[in-house]
Amino acid sequence: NIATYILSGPYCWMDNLVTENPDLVSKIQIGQSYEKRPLYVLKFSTGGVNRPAIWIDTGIHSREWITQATGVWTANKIVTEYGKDASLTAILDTVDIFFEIVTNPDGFAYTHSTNRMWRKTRSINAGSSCRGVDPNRNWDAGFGGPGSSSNPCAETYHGPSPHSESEVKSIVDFVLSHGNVKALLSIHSYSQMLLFPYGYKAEPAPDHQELNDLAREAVAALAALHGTKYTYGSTIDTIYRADGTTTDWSYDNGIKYSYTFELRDTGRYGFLLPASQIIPTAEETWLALMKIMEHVRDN
Ligand code: ING
Ligand code: ZN
Repeated sequence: NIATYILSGPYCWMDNLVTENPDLVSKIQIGQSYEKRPLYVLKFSTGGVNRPAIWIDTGIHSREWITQATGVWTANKIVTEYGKDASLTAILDTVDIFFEIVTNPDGFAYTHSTNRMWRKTRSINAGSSCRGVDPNRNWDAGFGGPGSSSNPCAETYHGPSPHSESEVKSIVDFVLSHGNVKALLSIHSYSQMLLFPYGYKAEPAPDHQELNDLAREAVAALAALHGTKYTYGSTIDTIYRADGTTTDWSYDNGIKYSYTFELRDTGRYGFLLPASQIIPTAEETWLALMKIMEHVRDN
């Protein structure tokens, strides 16, 4: 199964991707999970020093299996299209891409071994028999507000403190020490939405207009392939108030192009999206990612 494929001891698929494309791909370890699994990031780069970068993460919520699968497809797509597709080639001539595919490996393993619907990390909560923190409520951006829960048994438990989860802190440290990340794209499912800041306040982001225009363009490109309709807008207006989220943190730390994707579907299958939809989902998502990456390259 795909867990064995992606997560197996030697991480064969990732290592093969690096071995087969040594001038384009390398593997970086940014930390380790609560249960001591390595946190690996694929770096796609054609050279330079600390080039402007795009960060992409999939699977921060472990049950959202279409996202890790889309991550694998997308990483393969980057290596096959570089040097063939003129637009992607032009992106990689000036921009680096960092891709964390299994962002919550403990949760991902648990969705295979024990509970398919596990969302959170697997850390132990002092004084509670419930485990795990919501890694999309644990960031230092409106941390602890009403769009999250203080109950360790809740799916949106924010955790004891900002960045308490090593899966979150490892990204924070990496992104801040890099210092030249221009876009942060965090990929979830499901709902078919493209969201941008803010989730923790109703005030529009200073770049609202530009983010909205780019979102419109990205979802139009996505829909053109298979007719999949996405809604888009600020998180608080489009879904609900959410405090301590990844993309509000990145935006508040100077990363203008901060977007959260919610991939297929709108609820018919939900997290249990049939395998037959993996490739169509990845293909259409790629078109939206390209629109955003082109804009980052050109701005
Ligand atoms: N939904 C997201 C969640 O964490 C979300 C929705 C996205 C909230 C971006 C805030 C910011 O609740 C899923 N499916 O995880
Ligand atoms: Zn999610």
